[in-house]
Amino acid sequence: MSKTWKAASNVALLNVDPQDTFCPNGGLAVEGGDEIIPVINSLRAHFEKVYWSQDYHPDNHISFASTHGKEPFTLIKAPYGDQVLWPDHGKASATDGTGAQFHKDLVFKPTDKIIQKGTNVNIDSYSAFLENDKKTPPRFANGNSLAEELRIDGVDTLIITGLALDYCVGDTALDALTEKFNVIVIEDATRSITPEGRLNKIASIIEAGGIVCNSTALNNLPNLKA
Ligand code: VGL
Ligand code: ZN
Repeated sequence: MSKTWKAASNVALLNVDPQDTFCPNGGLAVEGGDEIIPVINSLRAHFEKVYWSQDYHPDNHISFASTHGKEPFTLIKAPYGDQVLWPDHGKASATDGTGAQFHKDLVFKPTDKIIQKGTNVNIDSYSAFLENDKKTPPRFANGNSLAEELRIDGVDTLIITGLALDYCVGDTALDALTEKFNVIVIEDATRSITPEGRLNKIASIIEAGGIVCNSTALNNLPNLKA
């Protein structure tokens, strides 16, 4: 993608959970997850405002099958609704494939902002805007929710990438639309846990007013540019 344009100041890049744990050899490996890393790096060259979410779980998190002594990918009833049980992943205490570290090839800048989610042991959080109870927002270290921080920063349009489209990327995009942000999900900067999940989530995003397109299409959207 060409590096000749700069995003307008109301347009930000939001990279959802591009972490080792969701890449091949990670605890919750997503097929081709590592292939999005160069796409995110080239996209970010266009943006002054870059936000990241980080799936960041305590040990014994409610979403871990190991916490319940059950098999991964079984479904349980949590107080806030259905909860898929996942293999250990995104653990704040680990640095192997079950850890929470971002992929090592990603380019970060000092002005980037990181919001951690899933930090509450009793509630999972797919979306970076609201935990799965759809009440509690994850918060930056400064106490702001993602929606608050984006509004303070003058952002009304989000270009969204990351892992996985059928869970955290998709739920973040849907909550962003509920919060009245304009949303464009960059499909080639995502990968999914299942093909069916991917198609269903894309349909939901489009139905809710979002755009799903390829990174090359961004070059042809003049309103996004400074
Ligand atoms: C995710 C399942 C559990 C994701 C995180 O980032 O898509 N999925 N935790
Ligand atoms: Zn998680």
